[in-house]
Amino acid sequence: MVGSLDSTVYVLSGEDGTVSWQFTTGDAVCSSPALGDINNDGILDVVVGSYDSKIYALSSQDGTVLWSSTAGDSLHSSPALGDVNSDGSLDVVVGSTQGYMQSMTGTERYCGCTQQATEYTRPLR
Ligand SMILES: [Ca+2]
Ligand SMILES: [Ca+2]
Repeated sequence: MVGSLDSTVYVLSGEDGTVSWQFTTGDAVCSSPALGDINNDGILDVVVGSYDSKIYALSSQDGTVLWSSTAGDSLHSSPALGDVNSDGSLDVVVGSTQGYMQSMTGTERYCGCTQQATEYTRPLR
């Protein structure tokens, strides 16, 4: 699984390198995709940021968008997955070039909390 400057996330077969599926964002994808079961259905999901200022949660099965969320600026860094709010479900944390570190709960497409990365803190919505 890899992002590309051609705005696309590619998932390649481990057996022969053929493209299993691909997903095109609105701009270059420089962040490394993160894998985790963010919606608690027992299946790994893909979370990746894009220069188009959005973070995408995709089904690892076929690249279907589970949800997307818009940050304040382009996303160069890779998202991290962890249970930030201790509710038993993975959350998504990512920094943007705007200077914010943002946290989203994986299951509810909701910005649960923010972490102050600079002197600014704001929710996603
Ligand atoms: Ca899942
Ligand atoms: Ca959580």
